[in-house]
Amino acid sequence: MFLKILLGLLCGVRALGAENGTAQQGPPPLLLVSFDGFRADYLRRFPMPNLKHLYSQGALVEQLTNVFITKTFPNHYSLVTGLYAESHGILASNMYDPISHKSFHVAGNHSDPSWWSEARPLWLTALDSGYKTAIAMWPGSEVAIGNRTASHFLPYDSSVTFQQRLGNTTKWMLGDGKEPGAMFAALYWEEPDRSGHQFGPDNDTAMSQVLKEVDDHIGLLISELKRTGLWGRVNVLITSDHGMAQCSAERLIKLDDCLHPDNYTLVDLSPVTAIIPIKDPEAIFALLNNCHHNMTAYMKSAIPDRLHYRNNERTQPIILVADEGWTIMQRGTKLPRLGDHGYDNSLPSMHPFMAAAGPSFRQGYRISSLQSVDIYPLMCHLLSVPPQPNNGTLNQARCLLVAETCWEVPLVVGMVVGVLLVLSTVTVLFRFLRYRRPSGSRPFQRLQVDDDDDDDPLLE
Ligand SMILES: *[C@@H]1O[C@H](CO)[C@@H](O)[C@H](O)[C@H]1NC(C)=O
Ligand SMILES: *[C@@H]1O[C@H](CO)[C@@H](O)[C@H](O)[C@H]1NC(C)=O
Ligand SMILES: *[C@@H]1O[C@H](CO)[C@@H](O)[C@H](O)[C@H]1NC(C)=O
Ligand SMILES: *[C@@H]1O[C@H](CO)[C@@H](O)[C@H](O)[C@H]1NC(C)=O
Ligand SMILES: *[C@@H]1O[C@H](CO)[C@@H](O)[C@H](O)[C@H]1NC(C)=O
Ligand SMILES: *[C@@H]1O[C@H](CO)[C@@H](O)[C@H](O)[C@H]1NC(C)=O
Ligand SMILES: CC(=O)N[C@H]1CO[C@H](CO)[C@@H](O)[C@@H]1O
Ligand SMILES: [Zn+2]
Repeated sequence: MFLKILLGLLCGVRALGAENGTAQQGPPPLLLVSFDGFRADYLRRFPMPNLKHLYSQGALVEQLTNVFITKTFPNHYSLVTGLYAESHGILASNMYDPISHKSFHVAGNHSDPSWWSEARPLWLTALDSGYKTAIAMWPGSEVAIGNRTASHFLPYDSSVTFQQRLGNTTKWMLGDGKEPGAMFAALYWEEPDRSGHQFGPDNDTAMSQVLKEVDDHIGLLISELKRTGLWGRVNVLITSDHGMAQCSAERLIKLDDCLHPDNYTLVDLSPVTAIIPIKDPEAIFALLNNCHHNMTAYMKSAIPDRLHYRNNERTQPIILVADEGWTIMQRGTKLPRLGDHGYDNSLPSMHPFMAAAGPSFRQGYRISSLQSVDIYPLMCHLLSVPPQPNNGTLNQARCLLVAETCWEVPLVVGMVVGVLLVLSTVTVLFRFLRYRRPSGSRPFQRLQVDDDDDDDPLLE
C-alpha cells in the first residue's frame, strides 16, 4: 500500500521538458495491433527478431494479466474499453441475454449492437475529440454501437491477408489530403491463436513456424510504416488478448457422467461452462459441484470477486471452470483441441504481452507485468482523449513513457532502505558518543535516551 502510494506520487510528477511541438500539432497517432493468442512465453521460446527490434527501440511489458474469461471477444473488448467483462457485457464467445431472450455466437452473426452497448470502445470515444478512427477486423469493428462505427473499418473476413489489412490501415492513417488521417487505428490478426489450438502451444515445431510467420508480419508492419513515413511519428502497441494452454484427449470432463442434459440449458461449454438449470438449481449445482476433481462449480452469487464476472445479467446462474488444460464436454461435442484458453486469468499460460514503440515511449525499457485493463487509460493518455469510466489505472503504465519522470520500485525501496540505514547508523553513533561522554552526564540518563527513542519517528 505504502509502495503503491509512493510509486503513484513519484510517477505522477510530470517532467517539465515535454516535447516541443506536441501541443500545437496534437499528439502522435496511435496504432494498436493484436496477434490473437500470443502467449507471453513465446517471446522467450522463439527468436522473433523483428518484434525484438521493435521493443528494443521502445518498451516491453513481459506479461499482461488479462480478464476472465480468457477468451478472444471479452479480452479484445477489455483492451479498448478498460473494463472487466462484467462491466462491458461481452462475457463469452456464446451468450444468452435473459432480458431480451437473444443469443450471441462468435461463430455466427454477432453484430447486433445491443450486446456491445454496455461500453464505448476507444474508436468511438476518440471521434468525440474530433479524431478520425480506423479499425481493421478488431472484434466489434463492424457493429454500430450507439449507432456509430469508426470512421473507417473492415468487417471481419478471415480471407483478407495481413498485408491487405495493414495496407488499408496505413492508408487510413495517412489520410488523403482532403480528409485528415486516423489518429487511432486498430488491427487484428488470427495467429498464433489458430495454430495454438490446432497443434498445442507445447509443439515447438509447429509453434516456431507460426511465430516466424507472425514475426515476418511484424517485419512487414515496420517496413510499411517506414515506407509511408509513419515510423517514428506514430506510437505502435503490439499486444494480444490471451495465451494458450496445452490440452489433451486424456484430460476430459464429461458432464453427462454427472447430470442428464435434459436438466439444463447449455449456453457455453469449455473451458468455462455456462448453465441455466431447468428447475431445482441447488440440486443441479450439488451434482455438478461433485462432478469432477478438475472442475470448479460456482453459483452465480458465489463467483469470486477477483474474477470480476458476477455482476452482469448475462452471467448465467451456474458456471463451471475447468482446471488448466482440461476440457469440459457434453455428449456429441467434438474431441478437444490440443490448445485452448478461457481458463482462470491468474494462470501465467493465459497471459499475453505488450510491446510498444514510438515518440512517446522510453527506449529499451521493460516492466514485468501490467493489467490489460490498464492499456485503455494509457491509450487515452497517449491520444489526449478523456477516458470513459474504466477499471484500469495509468500508475504503472506511466513508467513506460518518455515524458514522465518515473522511479522504479526496487530503486525507490533501495533508496528508502539506504536512507533509513544511514539515519539509524548516525543515531546509534550519536547515542554511543553521547553515552561515552563523561561530562554533563546526569543520573537517569539512560531512561531519558529511551524516551528519545520512542519519539524518533525514523526508528518506528
Ligand atoms: C518549438 O519549436 C518551434 C520550431 O519547431 C520553435 O519555433 C519554437 O520556438 C519552439 N518553442 C519552444 C517553447 O521551444
Ligand atoms: C447481422 O445482424 C445485424 C443486427 O442484428 C443485421 O443488421 C445484419 O444484417 C446481420 N447480418 C447478417 C449477414 O445476417
Ligand atoms: C442511426 O443513424 C442513422 C443514419 O446514420 C439514422 O437514420 C437513424 O435514425 C439513427 N438511429 C438512431 C436510433 O439514432
Ligand atoms: C484493403 O482490403 C481489401 C480487402 O478488404 C483489399 O482488396 C485491398 O487491396 C486492401 N487495400 C490495400 C491498400 O491494401
Ligand atoms: C507438431 O506439429 C507438427 C506440424 O507442424 C506435426 O507434424 C507433429 O506431429 C506435431 N507433434 C506433436 C507431438 O503433436
Ligand atoms: C469497473 O468500472 C466500472 C465503470 O466505472 C464500474 O461500474 C465498476 O464498478 C468497476 N469495477 C470494479 C471491480 O471496480
Ligand atoms: C436433479 C434432476 O433434476 N435430475 C433429473 C435430470 O433429468 C432426468 C431425465 O430427464 C431426470 O430423470 C432427473 O430426475
Ligand atoms: Zn482461440
